[in-house]
Amino acid sequence: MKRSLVVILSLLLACTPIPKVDITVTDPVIKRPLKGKSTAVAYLVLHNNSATPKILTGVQSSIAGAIEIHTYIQTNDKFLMQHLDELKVPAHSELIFKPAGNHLMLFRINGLDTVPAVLNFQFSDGSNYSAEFSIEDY
Ligand SMILES: [Cu+2]
Repeated sequence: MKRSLVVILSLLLACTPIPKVDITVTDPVIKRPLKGKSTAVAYLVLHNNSATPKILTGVQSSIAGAIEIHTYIQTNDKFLMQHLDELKVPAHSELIFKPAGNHLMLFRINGLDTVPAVLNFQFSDGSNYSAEFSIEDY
């Protein structure tokens, strides 16, 4: 009797759909600061799996004193790094953080050796999402 109940419960669990997550992060990587420096850069792909746009308003981590959202803008023939207060991820879309594009700047890095490095992404709707980043040398 007990065994058949366990079997039924297992079957029910197997049929339960995976809960839909609004935000997912893929390819998360932090480039280790150059020797003697305490600033690092992070790249990732931020996916918005929901039907509503998400606005990234901040990123926090215990491994950095501050994290800023940056992008590059082109003025005449120069590429300049620009600090953004927020960044919109359209519905059912993704935002790529890569060299010479959107990126995260991590200031006052501490404890990069205590892996995993977890970054928490905050959105304007009050939701947040944490992702583990791997650490890479340049
Ligand atoms: Cu930057």
